[in-house]
Amino acid sequence: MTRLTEGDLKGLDNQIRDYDKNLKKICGASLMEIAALAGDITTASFNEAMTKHTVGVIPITSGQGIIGNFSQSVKSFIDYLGFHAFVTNSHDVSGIAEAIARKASLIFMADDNQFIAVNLNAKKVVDNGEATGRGFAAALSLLAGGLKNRQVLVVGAGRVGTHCVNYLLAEGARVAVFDIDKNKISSLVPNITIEDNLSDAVSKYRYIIDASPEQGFMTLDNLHPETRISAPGMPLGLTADAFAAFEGKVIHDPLQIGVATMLAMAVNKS
Ligand code: 2YJ
Repeated sequence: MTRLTEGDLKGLDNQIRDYDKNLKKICGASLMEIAALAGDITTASFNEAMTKHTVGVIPITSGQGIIGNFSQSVKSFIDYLGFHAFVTNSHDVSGIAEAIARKASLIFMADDNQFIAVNLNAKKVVDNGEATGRGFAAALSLLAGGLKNRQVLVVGAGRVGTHCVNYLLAEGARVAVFDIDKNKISSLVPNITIEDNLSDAVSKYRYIIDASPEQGFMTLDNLHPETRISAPGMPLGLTADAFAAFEGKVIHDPLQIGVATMLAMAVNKS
C-alpha cells in the first residue's frame, strides 16, 4: 500500500472547490454526488446527516508518524462537504479522548496500514480502501453514463481494486483484472476475466480503473484515444504526456473521493 507524502497533499485543502468543479465537468457529478452514489445514500440523507454529526480527525504518530497536511486535508474535505470538522490538538489515544470530549460523533484516523472512519453512534467502521474502490468505480460509471454490460479493466487486485471489482460486478459490468501477483486475483470472486499482459490489456479496454502503485504503464502508445480512466492508484499510472493528452477523461486524486465516500458510508444508516 502506498504511503501518502506531505507533497502529495500540499495545497489540496485550498484547491478543493476547483477540484470539485473539475469533477463536475468531467463526470457531470459533484464530489458529494459521487460519494452519495458510492455510499448508497441519497444526497438528501447526506445533507440531513450534516446537521447531526461533528467530525474529529485525529493525527496518529505510530509507525512512520504524522504526515504533514494529512489531517488538515481530511478536515478540509469534510468541511467542504458541509459537515463541521476539527483536527484534535492531541494525537493517538489522547486524540480519541479529545474528539469524544468535543462531542465528535464521527472520527477519522489513519496509521501506515489502515485509514478508517468510525461512526461512534452507530458503532460502524468504514475502511478507506473500500470507500476509495467504491468511489472511483462510481465516478467511472458516471463518466461513462453507466457501465452495465461494458467491459472494464481493473489494474491492481489489492484492497481498493477488489472493492472496485465488487462494485462494477454489482452494476452489471464485464470486469477484467490484471495484477502481477496472480494469487491476489485467484482470491477474487468468479465472473471476471484475467488479463496477463498489462500493455495489451490497456490498449484493449475503453474503461480502465488504475488501482495499482505501478507508474507509467498507460502511455500515448497503448491507450486508445476514447478510453476513460478512473485512477485511485498512487502514483498515477499514466505517463505525464498521456495525462496531459487525456485531460477531461481521467479522474485521479490521492484522497478526496475516498474521504468523501468514507463520510457517506459512515452516515449511511443501513
Ligand atoms: O495521522 C497521520 O498523519 C498519519 N498517521 C497518516 C498515515 C496515512 N496512511 C497512509 O497513507 C496509509 N498508506 C494508508 C492510507 C490508505 C489510503 N488509501
